[in-house]
Amino acid sequence: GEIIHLENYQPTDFILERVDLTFELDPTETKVEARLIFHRRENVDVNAPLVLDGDELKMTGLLLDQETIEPAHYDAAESSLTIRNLPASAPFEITITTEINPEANTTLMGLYRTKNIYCTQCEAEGFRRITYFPDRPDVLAVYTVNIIAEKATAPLLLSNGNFLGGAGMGDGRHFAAWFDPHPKPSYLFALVAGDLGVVEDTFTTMSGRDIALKIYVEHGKEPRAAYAMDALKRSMKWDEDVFGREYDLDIFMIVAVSDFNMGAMENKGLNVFNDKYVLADSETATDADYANIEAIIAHEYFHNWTGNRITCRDWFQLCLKEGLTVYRDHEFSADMRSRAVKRIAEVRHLKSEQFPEDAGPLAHPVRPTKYREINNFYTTTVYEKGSEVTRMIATLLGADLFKKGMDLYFVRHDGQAVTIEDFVRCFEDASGRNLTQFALWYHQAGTPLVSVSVEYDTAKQSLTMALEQMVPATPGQPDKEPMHIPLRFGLLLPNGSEATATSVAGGEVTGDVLHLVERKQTVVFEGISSRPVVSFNRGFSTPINLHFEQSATDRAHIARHESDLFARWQALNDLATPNLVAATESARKGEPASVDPSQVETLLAAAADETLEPAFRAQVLALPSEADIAREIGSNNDPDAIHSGRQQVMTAIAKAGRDVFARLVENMAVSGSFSPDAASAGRRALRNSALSYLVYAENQAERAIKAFRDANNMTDLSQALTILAHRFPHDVSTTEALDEFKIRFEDNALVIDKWFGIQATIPGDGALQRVKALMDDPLFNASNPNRVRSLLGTYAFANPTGFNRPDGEGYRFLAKNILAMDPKNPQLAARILTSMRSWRSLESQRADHARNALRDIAGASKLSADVSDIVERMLK
Ligand code: B3K
Ligand code: ZN
Repeated sequence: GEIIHLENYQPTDFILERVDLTFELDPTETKVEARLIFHRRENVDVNAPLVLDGDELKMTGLLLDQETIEPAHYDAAESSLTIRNLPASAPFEITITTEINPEANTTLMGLYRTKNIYCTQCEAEGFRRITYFPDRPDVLAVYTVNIIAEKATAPLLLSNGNFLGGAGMGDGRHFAAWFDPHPKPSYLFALVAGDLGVVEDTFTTMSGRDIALKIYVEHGKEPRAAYAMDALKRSMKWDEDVFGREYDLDIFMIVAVSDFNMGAMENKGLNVFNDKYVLADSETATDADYANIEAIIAHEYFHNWTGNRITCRDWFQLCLKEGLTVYRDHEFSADMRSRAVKRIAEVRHLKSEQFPEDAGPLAHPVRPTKYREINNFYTTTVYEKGSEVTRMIATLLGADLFKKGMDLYFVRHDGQAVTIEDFVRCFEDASGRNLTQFALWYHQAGTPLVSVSVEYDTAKQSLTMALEQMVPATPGQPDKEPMHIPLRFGLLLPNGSEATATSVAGGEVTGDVLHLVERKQTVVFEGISSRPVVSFNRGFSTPINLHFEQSATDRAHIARHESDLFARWQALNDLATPNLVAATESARKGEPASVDPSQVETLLAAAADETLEPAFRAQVLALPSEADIAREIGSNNDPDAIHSGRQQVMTAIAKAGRDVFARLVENMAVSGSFSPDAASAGRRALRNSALSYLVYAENQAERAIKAFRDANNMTDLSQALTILAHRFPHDVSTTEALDEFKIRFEDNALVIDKWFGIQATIPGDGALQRVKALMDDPLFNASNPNRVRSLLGTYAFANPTGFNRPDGEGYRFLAKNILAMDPKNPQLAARILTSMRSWRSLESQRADHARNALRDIAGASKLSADVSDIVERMLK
């Protein structure tokens, strides 16, 4: 594929007025008739042809106003249809008939079959696999959809909008018609047909309209959709309360399918979900599953306004809908759960996924200016950093002006396909603040590094902060401008209270936000009665790397006294990090790690502090991951040394904290029947973390075996199994537990995914053999994306020692599997390949092996655009 550039954006020559689709569904020969009404846009050359997109299409008919078009007047190719000699200004109707094979469609884009269900996925460019069409997000039209199918096998016929009617056809077939009154781009089109069970409910909107809610799942799985339904109703209410957004059709449907390339899809009125993010009950779902379901149900629902009513002008603007909608779902979950704990989880995720992307060969701006394959830009930069940028706008403006800007956005752009510039202008107009410099967050890739030093002058009672920012070079962007960085901070006095300055010079400070706008900036605070401990980047107000030399005593002071709970966690995390880095260095030299006992005490004190909620304490006990440590070290990484250093630190903490952990295991037991609420989940998290440390301290499997036996929910059960498998992979009790788990849950694909995932993450030498053996397990299924992700994806993304073998076998194994997967499902192959994005930060032997494996992929014949785009950027 060629490279598409933002600067070449042009509106279409023809305006699409209406779309009428008729599907005659058949597993291998589905007929699609598309009737499209167009007119030429004003001032467009009368000779300009109509050019429509297509992908692997077989056209069986083409009419202009119901008349055959002469072959000389059109060109039909696999990827486009060009029609000439069209009316100068009058509207005209093009009728296109295509024939497609859903059964043979393994890409899971366009119309495909999963477990005898017809299902579509059109974002980003899947609609062109159904019919020739102006398949781009700035073409908005009203759709009518007629679906015809065999009644016995497809009693359910669904599409977007409101149901118009349907009936039997006397030949064993039946039809249904749907009308969506809201103009939409083709990527939001959906069709589902098949035989499914349903869970129904209703929601009364703020203006008193009753909305029918339906969640469709495989027959027999209805009880497992209850939590998703509850989450949906809470999402609808929250969007009314917090953003003033009301739902706009008579019906809202969700369909859960088991073969899906991603999490879910926000098609207008008919969301399609990976069933992993719909189905849950205490026996089969973990607390993390429940939290994900809540967040993703909310995310897709929130897209109805941020994405559907107001959509993207072009795919460069993807963060317009994704970053904003992630911000909205983050806020929703924060309101439903513990705000501080939610924020900690978000930042952990951002740092472990987005920061490496921003620091590696795949780095790109939140709003990119070029792409080869748009599917490769559904990235954590667009989503998570995009959300952080939205959060920074809220921080800069304050809650009221942010709300005013959002309201303006909804009023000004409803029904339009717009750009990031349009979005930002709403906040400028609502606040009167110039956001030109701030907007660099959309345009400059790379995580800014902010270095700070502070000096307190006792005589003058003043505090001087010297700040410096540096945005690293990224592919295509060697030089960067200074950014507008909203840095929240606190000045903590020795008694724990907070100092406020009598005056500030050298920069703008509003409330607790310092606006860093220069490359170098010195800010002086007057009237500070004694030397304060400075707590920087409260709430992670800005996604930066902070370089600030701070003593362990000062960090412990923050951990004890900060009013911002996130900052407390950050301080504890920052205390642990240097220990882990030092332990890595020792391990590399073959020396034992030395762990500072006072820091262990600080950590244990926080873990035992009953004034803090259990979920927060569990986050404190979860040390920086091996990937976090690798990122901290930055280059020349040896994953084995990181692993062994971290193990030693864990063991030291475990031994020192034995009593604390034993008490937590006792006290945090959750009694009564299972509830997925955040407080109970927090207790389970703390208890399981304590259990894991205890097992470290004792180095015996007994407690984990007992926990496995006693567990009455999937969180506890899978945690116990993980401890057993990771700590005692060769123990016979581990083998027994794994077998027992497999037999018990054999019929539940989502649980079997966990079974694969737990084994794929067992660290060390044996991992590759284990993963290879698991690929031969009868339960492995190479054409189910969830299964592939649970085994291959988990191995490559989440098993640093097992995957990054010094002999390079892990990379060669992955490369071989990527090449096997690519012809069938290029999107999935490309996504899993990004697991190698940080290969350059490995020590040279591993890096050489990684490069060679990537070159093998790059050199293969017939690569998809998806995989070749990723591999070429990774090798550049
Ligand atoms: N918009 C979809 C993602 C589509 C991905 C296409 N490759 C789900 C979401 O972000 O809500
Ligand atoms: Zn989204």
